[in-house]
Amino acid sequence: MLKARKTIITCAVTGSIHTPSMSPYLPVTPEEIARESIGAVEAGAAIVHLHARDPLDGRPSPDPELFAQFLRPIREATDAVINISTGGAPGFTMEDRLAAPNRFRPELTSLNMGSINFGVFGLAERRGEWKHEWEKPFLEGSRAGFQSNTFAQIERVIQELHHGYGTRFEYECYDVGHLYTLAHFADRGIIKPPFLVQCIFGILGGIGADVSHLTHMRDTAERLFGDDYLLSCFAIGRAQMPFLATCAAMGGSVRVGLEDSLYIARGQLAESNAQQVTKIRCIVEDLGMEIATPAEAREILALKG
Ligand code: KMH
Ligand code: ZN
Repeated sequence: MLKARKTIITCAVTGSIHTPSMSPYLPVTPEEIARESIGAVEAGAAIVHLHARDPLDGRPSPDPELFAQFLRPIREATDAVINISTGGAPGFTMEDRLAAPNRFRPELTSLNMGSINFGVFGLAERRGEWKHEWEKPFLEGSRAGFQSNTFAQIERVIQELHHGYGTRFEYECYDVGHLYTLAHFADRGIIKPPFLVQCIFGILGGIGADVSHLTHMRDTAERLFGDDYLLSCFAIGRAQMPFLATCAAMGGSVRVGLEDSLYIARGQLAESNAQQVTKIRCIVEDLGMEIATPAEAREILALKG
């Protein structure tokens, strides 16, 4: 793992899986996404990971015009590292997924390292309560859903964004095999270190939220990438904070945000992204570590700025 560094907090502000019925605090409009992102940065996040939603009903949207409406105020108010998702949402085409990254050419985007079945279960789903017509079929599709990230699709993202504009990646690894896929692209020389290896636990379809899996992912990344990678992780739902504390104690970085969990404690909805950032920041600092500023995150990850 990269040495002598601070803990980078990423905040994934809204995502594309949770629906407005699941929490009144999920940001949906560009104004809400901007406000939540700025609050997260003020609380200590160095990176904001961003998706867009249709302001009328919260449906995930690939429309670059919507991205523009929150990217501008975030950039004006903060120096945060902007990370635009290339995963998008279930049902998006590759053209949809690459539309905003190609328009804004950010210094960082996500990159899913393999195709996966992708499921999510929420309270609203269990109760059958829906705020908008689209939510039920969307979640049913996602529950049985699948996201395609073939070798060719991964390479297309690398070619267009990294070779096109110098964008670097949050390599999203949902299982151990995804680390080997990352190593394959590194061995071919089409991506260069340092690698931000984002390990994901607890997605239905990916590796489970068991701490032994975290050490296994870390050990495997260590073997494959040596000093050339930064371990980061997030876990879904109630596993979120315990996992992040463990990852931070291991010297890794962390990702929070309402994309990953709508809660701040058992049965208690988080009222903002900043609340989750503050919680993990306190844990990290109590463990004796310092958090990275956006400028320090840029330096650690060799971003173009
Ligand atoms: N929603 C997360 C499980 C992406 O945006 O490309 C994964 C994610 C992927 O953040
Ligand atoms: Zn995302």
